[in-house]
Amino acid sequence: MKLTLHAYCHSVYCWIARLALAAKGVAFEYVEINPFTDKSWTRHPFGKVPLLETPKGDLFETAALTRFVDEALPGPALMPEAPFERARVHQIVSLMDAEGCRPLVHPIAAEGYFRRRAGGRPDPATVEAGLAAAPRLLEVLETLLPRQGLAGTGQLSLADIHAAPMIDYALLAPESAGLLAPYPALADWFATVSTHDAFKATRPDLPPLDVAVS
Ligand SMILES: N[C@@H](CCC(=O)N[C@@H](CS)C(=O)NCC(=O)O)C(=O)O
Repeated sequence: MKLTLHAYCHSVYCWIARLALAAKGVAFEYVEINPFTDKSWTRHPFGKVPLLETPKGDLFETAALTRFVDEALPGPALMPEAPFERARVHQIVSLMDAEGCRPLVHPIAAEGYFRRRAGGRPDPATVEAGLAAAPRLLEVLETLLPRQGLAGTGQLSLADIHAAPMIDYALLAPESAGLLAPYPALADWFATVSTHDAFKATRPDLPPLDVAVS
Protein backbone atom coordinates (compact mmCIF):
# COMPACT_ATOMS: atom_id res chain seq x y z
CA MET A 1 0.00 0.00 0.00
CA LYS A 2 1.44 3.39 -0.95
CA LEU A 3 1.58 5.69 2.07
CA THR A 4 2.88 9.22 2.38
CA LEU A 5 3.38 10.80 5.76
CA HIS A 6 3.31 14.59 5.91
CA ALA A 7 5.12 15.47 9.10
CA TYR A 8 7.40 17.89 10.92
CA CYS A 9 10.71 16.68 12.30
CA HIS A 10 10.28 18.25 15.77
CA SER A 11 6.62 17.40 16.32
CA VAL A 12 5.90 14.87 19.03
CA TYR A 13 2.71 13.73 17.27
CA CYS A 14 4.69 13.16 14.07
CA TRP A 15 7.19 11.09 16.03
CA ILE A 16 4.29 8.97 17.33
CA ALA A 17 3.12 8.40 13.73
CA ARG A 18 6.65 7.54 12.53
CA LEU A 19 7.15 5.24 15.52
CA ALA A 20 3.97 3.30 14.71
CA LEU A 21 5.07 2.90 11.08
CA ALA A 22 8.54 1.79 12.18
CA ALA A 23 7.13 -0.68 14.73
CA LYS A 24 5.16 -2.29 11.89
CA GLY A 25 8.24 -2.20 9.67
CA VAL A 26 6.40 -0.72 6.69
CA ALA A 27 7.85 1.57 4.03
CA PHE A 28 6.35 5.00 3.41
CA GLU A 29 7.20 8.26 1.72
CA TYR A 30 7.97 11.23 3.92
CA VAL A 31 7.18 14.87 3.21
CA GLU A 32 8.53 17.44 5.66
CA ILE A 33 6.05 20.20 6.52
CA ASN A 34 6.64 22.86 9.14
CA PRO A 35 3.05 23.71 10.08
CA PHE A 36 4.17 26.76 12.05
CA THR A 37 5.78 28.48 9.07
CA ASP A 38 4.33 26.88 5.96
CA LYS A 39 1.18 28.87 5.25
CA SER A 40 0.53 26.88 2.09
CA TRP A 41 -0.12 23.76 4.22
CA THR A 42 -3.90 23.52 3.83
CA ARG A 43 -4.28 19.79 3.25
CA HIS A 44 -5.05 19.39 6.99
CA PRO A 45 -8.19 21.40 7.82
CA PHE A 46 -6.53 22.89 10.92
CA GLY A 47 -3.10 23.31 9.34
CA LYS A 48 -1.55 20.63 11.53
CA VAL A 49 0.61 17.55 11.10
CA PRO A 50 0.86 14.57 10.95
CA LEU A 51 -1.30 13.62 8.00
CA LEU A 52 -1.12 10.22 6.32
CA GLU A 53 -2.00 10.01 2.65
CA THR A 54 -3.45 6.56 1.91
CA PRO A 55 -5.04 5.03 -1.22
CA LYS A 56 -8.46 5.44 0.48
CA GLY A 57 -7.93 9.07 1.47
CA ASP A 58 -6.13 11.27 3.96
CA LEU A 59 -6.04 10.45 7.66
CA PHE A 60 -5.28 12.98 10.35
CA GLU A 61 -5.58 12.80 14.16
CA THR A 62 -2.65 10.71 15.30
CA ALA A 63 -4.62 8.16 17.33
CA ALA A 64 -6.75 7.32 14.27
CA LEU A 65 -3.72 7.26 12.03
CA THR A 66 -1.74 4.83 14.23
CA ARG A 67 -4.81 2.63 14.63
CA PHE A 68 -5.08 2.40 10.84
CA VAL A 69 -1.38 1.64 10.54
CA ASP A 70 -1.80 -1.21 12.99
CA GLU A 71 -4.95 -2.69 11.50
CA ALA A 72 -4.32 -2.22 7.78
CA LEU A 73 -0.65 -3.08 7.48
CA PRO A 74 1.41 -6.23 7.95
CA GLY A 75 3.84 -6.54 10.82
CA PRO A 76 3.57 -7.16 14.55
CA ALA A 77 0.22 -6.38 16.18
CA LEU A 78 0.32 -3.17 18.20
CA MET A 79 -2.91 -3.95 20.06
CA PRO A 80 -3.62 -6.81 22.46
CA GLU A 81 -6.45 -9.18 21.53
CA ALA A 82 -8.53 -9.27 24.71
CA PRO A 83 -11.24 -6.60 25.06
CA PHE A 84 -10.19 -5.29 28.46
CA GLU A 85 -6.53 -4.97 27.45
CA ARG A 86 -7.54 -3.29 24.19
CA ALA A 87 -9.64 -0.85 26.16
CA ARG A 88 -6.66 -0.15 28.40
CA VAL A 89 -4.56 0.76 25.36
CA HIS A 90 -7.30 3.09 24.11
CA GLN A 91 -7.56 4.54 27.60
CA ILE A 92 -3.85 5.40 27.70
CA VAL A 93 -3.84 6.85 24.17
CA SER A 94 -6.84 9.01 25.05
CA LEU A 95 -5.32 9.99 28.37
CA MET A 96 -2.07 11.09 26.73
CA ASP A 97 -4.01 13.28 24.28
CA ALA A 98 -6.26 14.76 26.95
CA GLU A 99 -3.88 15.09 29.91
CA GLY A 100 -0.38 14.23 28.67
CA CYS A 101 0.50 16.57 25.83
CA ARG A 102 -0.27 19.36 28.28
CA PRO A 103 1.78 19.47 30.58
CA LEU A 104 4.53 17.19 29.23
CA VAL A 105 4.98 18.73 25.79
CA HIS A 106 3.35 22.10 26.45
CA PRO A 107 4.69 23.70 28.55
CA ILE A 108 7.55 21.56 29.87
CA ALA A 109 9.27 20.61 26.59
CA ALA A 110 8.16 23.63 24.58
CA GLU A 111 9.25 26.15 27.17
CA GLY A 112 12.08 24.31 28.93
CA TYR A 113 13.76 22.81 25.85
CA PHE A 114 12.57 24.24 22.55
CA ARG A 115 12.54 27.88 23.67
CA ARG A 116 16.14 27.60 24.90
CA ARG A 117 17.14 25.74 21.74
CA ALA A 118 15.79 28.64 19.69
CA GLY A 119 17.97 31.01 21.73
CA GLY A 120 15.19 32.28 23.97
CA ARG A 121 14.79 32.39 27.75
CA PRO A 122 12.07 30.18 29.20
CA ASP A 123 9.57 31.66 31.60
CA PRO A 124 10.36 29.81 34.87
CA ALA A 125 6.76 30.13 36.10
CA THR A 126 5.45 28.41 32.98
CA VAL A 127 7.86 25.50 33.33
CA GLU A 128 7.09 25.30 37.06
CA ALA A 129 3.37 25.16 36.37
CA GLY A 130 3.96 22.24 33.98
CA LEU A 131 6.15 20.42 36.48
CA ALA A 132 3.52 20.96 39.18
CA ALA A 133 0.78 19.49 36.97
CA ALA A 134 2.76 16.46 35.73
CA PRO A 135 2.72 14.27 38.88
CA ARG A 136 -1.03 13.58 38.73
CA LEU A 137 -0.61 12.14 35.24
CA LEU A 138 2.62 10.31 36.10
CA GLU A 139 0.99 8.68 39.14
CA VAL A 140 -1.76 7.31 36.92
CA LEU A 141 0.73 6.12 34.29
CA GLU A 142 2.79 4.45 37.03
CA THR A 143 -0.08 2.02 37.56
CA LEU A 144 -1.33 1.75 33.95
CA LEU A 145 1.61 1.83 31.58
CA PRO A 146 4.01 -0.86 32.74
CA ARG A 147 1.30 -3.50 32.21
CA GLN A 148 0.83 -2.60 28.56
CA GLY A 149 2.56 -3.48 25.35
CA LEU A 150 6.08 -4.51 26.07
CA ALA A 151 5.10 -6.36 29.22
CA GLY A 152 5.41 -10.00 28.28
CA THR A 153 5.32 -9.51 24.50
CA GLY A 154 8.56 -7.79 23.56
CA GLN A 155 6.50 -5.62 21.18
CA LEU A 156 5.39 -2.07 21.42
CA SER A 157 1.69 -1.37 21.84
CA LEU A 158 -0.13 1.73 20.62
CA ALA A 159 -0.14 2.85 24.26
CA ASP A 160 3.65 2.67 24.45
CA ILE A 161 3.89 4.42 21.09
CA HIS A 162 1.65 7.30 22.18
CA ALA A 163 3.08 7.78 25.66
CA ALA A 164 6.86 7.30 25.32
CA PRO A 165 7.54 10.20 22.92
CA MET A 166 5.63 12.64 25.14
CA ILE A 167 7.59 11.51 28.19
CA ASP A 168 10.85 11.68 26.23
CA TYR A 169 10.03 15.26 25.23
CA ALA A 170 9.32 16.29 28.82
CA LEU A 171 12.69 14.85 29.86
CA LEU A 172 14.48 17.14 27.37
CA ALA A 173 13.92 20.13 29.65
CA PRO A 174 16.82 20.53 32.08
CA GLU A 175 14.27 21.19 34.83
CA SER A 176 12.90 17.65 34.34
CA ALA A 177 15.91 15.79 35.69
CA GLY A 178 14.44 13.43 38.26
CA LEU A 179 10.90 13.75 36.85
CA LEU A 180 10.42 9.96 36.80
CA ALA A 181 12.33 9.23 40.03
CA PRO A 182 9.19 8.89 42.18
CA TYR A 183 7.69 6.41 39.67
CA PRO A 184 9.98 3.35 39.52
CA ALA A 185 7.70 1.17 37.39
CA LEU A 186 7.17 3.98 34.90
CA ALA A 187 10.91 4.72 34.83
CA ASP A 188 11.64 1.03 34.12
CA TRP A 189 9.00 0.96 31.41
CA PHE A 190 10.45 4.09 29.80
CA ALA A 191 14.00 2.73 29.96
CA THR A 192 12.84 -0.46 28.21
CA VAL A 193 10.84 1.33 25.51
CA SER A 194 13.79 3.65 24.88
CA THR A 195 15.97 0.71 23.87
CA HIS A 196 13.47 -0.58 21.31
CA ASP A 197 14.89 -0.43 17.78
CA ALA A 198 11.89 1.45 16.37
CA PHE A 199 12.10 4.02 19.16
CA LYS A 200 15.82 4.62 18.63
CA ALA A 201 15.46 4.73 14.84
CA THR A 202 12.70 7.36 14.89
CA ARG A 203 13.75 9.53 17.85
CA PRO A 204 14.12 13.12 16.61
CA ASP A 205 17.65 14.50 16.68
CA LEU A 206 17.28 16.70 19.75
CA PRO A 207 20.59 16.84 21.62
CA PRO A 208 20.59 17.63 25.33
CA LEU A 209 21.04 21.27 26.28
CA ASP A 210 24.17 22.28 28.10
CA VAL A 211 22.30 24.24 30.76
CA ALA A 212 22.49 23.94 34.52
CA VAL A 213 19.30 24.65 36.48
CA SER A 214 19.00 24.81 40.24
N1 LIG B 1 -4.88 16.28 17.62
C1 LIG B 1 -3.81 16.30 16.64
C2 LIG B 1 -2.70 17.19 17.18
C3 LIG B 1 -1.60 17.40 16.16
C4 LIG B 1 -0.77 18.61 16.52
O1 LIG B 1 -1.05 19.35 17.48
N2 LIG B 1 0.26 18.85 15.73
C5 LIG B 1 1.08 20.00 15.95
C6 LIG B 1 2.54 19.61 15.90
S1 LIG B 1 2.95 18.57 17.30
C7 LIG B 1 0.83 21.01 14.87
O2 LIG B 1 0.73 20.65 13.71
N3 LIG B 1 0.73 22.29 15.22
C8 LIG B 1 0.60 23.35 14.27
C9 LIG B 1 -0.38 24.38 14.70
O3 LIG B 1 -1.00 24.23 15.78
O4 LIG B 1 -0.54 25.35 13.96
C10 LIG B 1 -3.33 14.88 16.39
O5 LIG B 1 -3.59 14.01 17.23
O6 LIG B 1 -2.72 14.63 15.35
